Amino acid sequence: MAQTVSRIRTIVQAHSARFERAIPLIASENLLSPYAKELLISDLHSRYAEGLPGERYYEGNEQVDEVENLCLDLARRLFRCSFADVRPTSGTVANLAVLKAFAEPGDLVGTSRLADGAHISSASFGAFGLRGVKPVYYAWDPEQMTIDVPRTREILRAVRPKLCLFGLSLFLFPMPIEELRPTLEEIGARAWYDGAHVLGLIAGGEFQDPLHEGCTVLSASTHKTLPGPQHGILLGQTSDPEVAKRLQSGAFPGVTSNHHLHAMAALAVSLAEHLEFGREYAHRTVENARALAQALHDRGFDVLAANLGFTRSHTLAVRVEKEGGGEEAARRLAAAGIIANKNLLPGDKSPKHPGGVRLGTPEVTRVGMGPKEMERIAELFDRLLHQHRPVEEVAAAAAELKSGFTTMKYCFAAGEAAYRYYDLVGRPPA
Ligand code: DSN
Repeated sequence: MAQTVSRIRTIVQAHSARFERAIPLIASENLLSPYAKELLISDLHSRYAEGLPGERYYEGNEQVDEVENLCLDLARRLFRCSFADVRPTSGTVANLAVLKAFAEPGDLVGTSRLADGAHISSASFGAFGLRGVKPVYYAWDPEQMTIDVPRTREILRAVRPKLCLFGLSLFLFPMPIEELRPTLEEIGARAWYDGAHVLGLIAGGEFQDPLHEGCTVLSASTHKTLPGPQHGILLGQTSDPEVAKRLQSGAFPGVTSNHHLHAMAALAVSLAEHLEFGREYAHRTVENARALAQALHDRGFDVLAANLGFTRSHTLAVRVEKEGGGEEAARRLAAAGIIANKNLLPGDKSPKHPGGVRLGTPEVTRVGMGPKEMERIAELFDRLLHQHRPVEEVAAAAAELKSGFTTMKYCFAAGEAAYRYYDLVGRPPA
């Protein structure tokens, strides 16, 4: 078994080395800061702390309570809100906690379709199905790449869901919550926002602010545009103690036992870092997404929503049918060291054959790339997918570009020591 352990280490070293050379463009990924990362392997990893600070089921939690109270305070400050719960262990777990709090099996819950960019939480084979709620789908406007408000008003009035979820995994533009709010009030539906993708942009003032537009709760994972650990969060702006109580009991004992104290502590660091650096980071992330979209468009790629400036978030979507389809394009890009994912786009005929790729700028922004580098990335796309240059040639150019960006920004202890893909597992054998 010692050999197997050694092999696992070697595989992970190879993975790290690959990503150090790569251009990572997965919209849902980011890099964790050094101070946050070290807490992931602290003793907190070995401990239990069920319940809330000051009301634990285990002894030995005094320091955990202190960290969690700090984490809650930082979350409320960053999102300018009155309620936070940092116990969900992921975004999907946070979504389950909301469903537990505000819906019963058999209830109708409004959401978007997967093909229109919704997260799998909304699917019958995902969190919705697990809670036994029935989705009511909003109408979609493919020209505007957002919810079709007049048609959705009609649907909501006719079907009257109890809870309405807003938020996407292909999230280009803000959701029309303020426009739909009078209809939601008329039918007595509660608004819920899944902000996993855009959490760091909301905090940085670069996207809509759902808690101040009428949403009762904002659920999210904490490792996308908010560059924190893999974890989850619930946020709310309410004076109703019943809402807070229901969300808290949805989180625990509803959908978690222990809440991964090491990740919770790392989240506290990431929230503090975002309070310090988040405004600039969010601004640069969106600026880069728009620059990459424009540069790809200028090279003949079919970037969605060109008439709307492509995107107002960290994400852009490119229809790549003429480049071989989403699967083939993503595979060739990855072989050349450009990591993205195939993605269903509105109007795709088959869910098995996505017509697009989704690109995101959280990680390339985190290492300090700017609009000039977005031009160079678009040029790599062009060389690979339009000029059909050899994969090895494009991979070498991608690695050369990345080699100029080996430090992490927007965090404390930023600098040479901060960008350490290799810090724990060492360098791969030569
Ligand atoms: N799977 C993630 C994404 O890539 O959008 C969301 O959980």
